[in-house]
Amino acid sequence: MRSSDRRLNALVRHLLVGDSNSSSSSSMGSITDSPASASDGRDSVFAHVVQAPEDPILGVTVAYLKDPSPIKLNLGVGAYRTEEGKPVVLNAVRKAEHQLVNDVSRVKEYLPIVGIAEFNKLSAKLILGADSPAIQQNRVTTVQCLSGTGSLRVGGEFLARHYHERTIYIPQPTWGNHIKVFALSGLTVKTYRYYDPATRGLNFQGLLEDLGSAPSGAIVLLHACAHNPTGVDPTLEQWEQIRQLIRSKALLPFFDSAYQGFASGSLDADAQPIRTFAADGGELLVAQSYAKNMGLYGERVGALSIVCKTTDVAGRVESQLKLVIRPMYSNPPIHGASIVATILRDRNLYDEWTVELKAMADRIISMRRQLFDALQARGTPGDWSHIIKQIGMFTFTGLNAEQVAFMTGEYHIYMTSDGRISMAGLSTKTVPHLADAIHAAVTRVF
Ligand code: KET
Repeated sequence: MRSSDRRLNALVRHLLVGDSNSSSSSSMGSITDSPASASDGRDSVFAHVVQAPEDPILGVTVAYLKDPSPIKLNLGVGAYRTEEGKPVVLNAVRKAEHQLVNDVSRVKEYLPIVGIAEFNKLSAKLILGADSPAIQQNRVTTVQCLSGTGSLRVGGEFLARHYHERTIYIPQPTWGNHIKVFALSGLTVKTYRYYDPATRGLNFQGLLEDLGSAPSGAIVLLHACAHNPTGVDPTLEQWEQIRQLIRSKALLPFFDSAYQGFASGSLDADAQPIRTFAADGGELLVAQSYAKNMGLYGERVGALSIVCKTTDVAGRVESQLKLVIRPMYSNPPIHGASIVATILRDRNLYDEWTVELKAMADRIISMRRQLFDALQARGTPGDWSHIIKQIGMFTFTGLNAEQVAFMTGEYHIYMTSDGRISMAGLSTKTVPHLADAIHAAVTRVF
């Protein structure tokens, strides 16, 4: 077993079993204890519960918020900020929301278990293409879910219940939550090689070897574009080889599409790999998130689509997805999906959204250039060209955990300990501060 898989297994055991080093069985207080006397906690029925660590990504924001420094900078979570460092609500979203609140015919009834039918149709079109044969042939089922995470979770649990091969291969490294989402869905999680630290690029040979030796039928998690955390994507030619390998071994592709539009600035270009898989007539799953590309983070709006071979199969798959969703959260919320449907159905709002999306992607690309130039200007040792080569919201800097801790301690810059920085959290004003910190870290901490 590879060491990455061993580490993964240890994490999964911890997750599924919980913490077993609870020591003292709590001494129960007697019922005659005065209700007013303050407890020292030992008589709590939860006295054995141990403090859990913060989430490796969302915990960065928790630490950042506690820091009183005026120069602090949060480059942890992948959330877009303006040049002024402020979160944005897109104009297209504001306009859609106005339409929605002004429409007095709208009510707050429960949605169906699968969500808003129109939202589902439009989401499938957005990712698979308006002229997708699979959609025209009515063999795609789409269910509205709680953003990208919820879509992955529902898809994972459906596969654990109904698919014959319960092993899922995820890239090494990947978004940290994948491991937990799929393990708790009931799947066995294994890794395939993806990133080569030496070249700061794709380990394409390793990827082909690992998927080539996966058991026939295994599920393969693929980042649709803008791989998180590495910012390294296969080229279209490499995607084609991956597709051929996956189909020849009857592996099942499960795409995580959390950044459509953020890689290239074009929604269609970023969906291209998925569309070539759908075009070969084979089956696939895709989890879509509108958190980043519509800036709807906290609205929790996403969709899971399963492309099947026939209409009949798709119908039965959908009936089982409902059985997964109903006991989990019953049915999804209305507001976020209504915003998305309003924008996707209206030509003007759609066009306005794509312009705003492109502007966000372009600002990130310009941050890459500015950070690269600032390091060059400082003569910072090392090759930093990966900053401009990598794609999407993140730069996988290559800084180690000690260097990251140094930058947080000395410069109040917050980022994940694997050296990932969210370029979307950076601005022209803050680039010099970050470049100073990186320069100090690589020249003073090894
Ligand atoms: N997939 C990937 C690859 C991903 O990076 C995220 C979020 C998600 C799915 C889920 O997003 P949702 O908000 O559920 O639609 N990533 C950022 C936020 C987070 O960790 O929750 C991040 O990596 O910073």
